[in-house]
Amino acid sequence: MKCGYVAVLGRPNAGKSSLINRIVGEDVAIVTKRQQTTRNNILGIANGEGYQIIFIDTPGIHHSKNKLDRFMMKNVRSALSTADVVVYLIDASKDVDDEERDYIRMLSGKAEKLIVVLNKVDKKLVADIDADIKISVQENINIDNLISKIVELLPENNMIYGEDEYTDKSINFLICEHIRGLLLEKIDNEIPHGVAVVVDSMNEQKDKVFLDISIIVEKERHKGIVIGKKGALIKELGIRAREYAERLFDKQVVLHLFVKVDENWRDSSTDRYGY
Ligand SMILES: Nc1nc2c(ncn2[C@@H]2O[C@H](COP(=O)(O)OP(=O)(O)OP(=O)(O)O)[C@@H](O)[C@H]2O)c(=O)[nH]1
Ligand SMILES: [Mg+2]
Repeated sequence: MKCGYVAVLGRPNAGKSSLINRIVGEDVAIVTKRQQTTRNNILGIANGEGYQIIFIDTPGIHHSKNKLDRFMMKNVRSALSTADVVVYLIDASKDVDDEERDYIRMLSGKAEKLIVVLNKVDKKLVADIDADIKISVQENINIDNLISKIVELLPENNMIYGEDEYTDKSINFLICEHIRGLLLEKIDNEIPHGVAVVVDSMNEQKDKVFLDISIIVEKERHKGIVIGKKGALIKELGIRAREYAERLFDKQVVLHLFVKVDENWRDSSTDRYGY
């Protein structure tokens, strides 16, 4: 069968995570209106007739400002080195600048099997660039053709993951990312990217799971924003995170959320918070 790794690259907000979630059929990666949502490389696995595509979702390509940024760009390079096929996604509704053209040129020299994809063709076309295929993830346009193009380029291989697996990430990771996604959605512009979410402790019993999770913010005043008026936001987050966790664990979950301040988390220790 055809089986291999497909790195999905592109500028922040091009729709990389959306594309992977669409093809995988489950939400393995968070999708938001914001730029630079994805931090870690996430595998999303799509099984089909005679193929297994293992997508690597990557953080959007951008300039590095701090340690977190550099970590994200390292993830892009490592995805590139594992990939059998590279899908480069371009937002059709935006201008393609010289830097991006250079990057695509560099990729076509480096990656043997590159597919350049224009996404968001449901919107007004602005990008002036030759692409191999035009799609809209949102409107489900041409996604099947893209899958066929990818499968054609994949090597002959035995299946790498089980048929019912759709990601390599742990349930805890998915829960933390889910909470981060809810936060990015809820706290419009107030705390741009200074949020990390970590599991402090997990105790799984036969019929119940106990989870303590911390939301790390950079500033004391951000703490109040995450907690919300009379604790309204943290309460809502707790409920939605618990519902999501119960779906993944298929058990009752007792979930406690904490908010902590660590001013330098983005620059101090990328290890401590898994980023
Ligand atoms: N109109 C339109 N919007 C889309 C389409 N695909 C994705 N989007 C939207 O584009 C935004 C960014 O999508 P993401 O999937 O988070 O983009 P990303 O490339 O993973 O972004 P980063 O992780 O930040 O690099 C979201 O608001 C999506 O709903 C599309 O085909 N059409
Ligand atoms: Mg993403």
